[in-house]
Amino acid sequence: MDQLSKNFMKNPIRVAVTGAAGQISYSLLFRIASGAMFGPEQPVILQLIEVPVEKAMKALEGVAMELDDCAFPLLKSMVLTSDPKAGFKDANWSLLVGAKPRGPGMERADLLKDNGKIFIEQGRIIDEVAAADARVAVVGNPANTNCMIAASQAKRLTPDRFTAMVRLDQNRAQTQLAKKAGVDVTAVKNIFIYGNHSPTMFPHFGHATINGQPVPEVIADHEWLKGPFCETVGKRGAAIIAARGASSAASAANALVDHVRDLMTPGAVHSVAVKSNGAYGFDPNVWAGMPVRTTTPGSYEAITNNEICCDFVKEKLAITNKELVDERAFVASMIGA
Ligand code: NAX
Repeated sequence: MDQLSKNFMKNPIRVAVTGAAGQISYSLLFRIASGAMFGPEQPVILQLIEVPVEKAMKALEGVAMELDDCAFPLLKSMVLTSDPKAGFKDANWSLLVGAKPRGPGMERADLLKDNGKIFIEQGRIIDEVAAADARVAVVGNPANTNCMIAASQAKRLTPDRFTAMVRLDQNRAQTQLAKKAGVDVTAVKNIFIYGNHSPTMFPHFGHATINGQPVPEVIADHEWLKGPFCETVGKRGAAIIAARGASSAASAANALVDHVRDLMTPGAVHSVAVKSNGAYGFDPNVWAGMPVRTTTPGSYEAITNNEICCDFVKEKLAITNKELVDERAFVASMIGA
């Protein structure tokens, strides 16, 4: 059977994307339509959601025109909408990229509350109208807490359906270790992100390997691992804004492709922010980054038995947990927690 016939045989996956006219989506949508996220034989329908503002909807039309102009064989149709009910209708995957950015002088609590309103509404609507097998991946910041908020609204969909992205941080950490050791990036394995997608995150080098050897044996400079390595990964987003004058976009889109593709690939082990259920001492009700193993497409089990070996690691996990607990406290009244 030729490729074209195979494409016609599979039902398209419906992928809803919020913030579809934003910078991350400008890289992301073309990767989804090309087959990078769901594979070269899986047709897709893109359901593109923006705010009901003329400028945003006009920009979205332009993006859709460019997608048309790529003549992607796997892209079966597109929906362009500012109505979340239409956008999330029957979606198999909902990629929540859009969020309100932190404005000048804005307090963190206000940012959390403003985004809280968005993610309460989106969580409720996804629960109401998305497909029976719906999966949700949150990118819009503060990603972990926005994900927790969206999940809190669901009655039909269980919390495991809601994940937040820490994969960009994992990819950043992998490259930093490879550069320090002077090896190819593929030599670095098992580097996972614990906690919040923020500078408090912990890239746990203790279980990572380089060419099969433990990282702390290959990289003798442990002060670098504990200090500059963790700091570089944690503050990479700010460094990119300082250099580029805009936040990470193509690398964030790439990380979301990795996040979803690995969640669709049984056996893949990768960092995902999931409901912690108390693993690694995290508050059970926060969404924390940790390694997971994909079991069946879209489902996973958290890997919760990695040893917490020393006070340094315990302290790092406690700091990022406290931040997640504080974020949850800011929005607790909104979600009835
Ligand atoms: P942009 O400001 O370029 O685009 C965001 C888009 O979302 C805008 O077009 C806006 O109109 C839309 N939007 C806002 N509220 C919406 C809503 N309720 N429904 C639908 N659309 C809505 O931001 P971009 O650079 O694309 O970044 C998007 C989000 O990703 C930000 O919150 C950003 O902080 C976050 N990031 C998260 C990362 C992660 O690793 N988890 C890394 C990259 C990025 O910083």
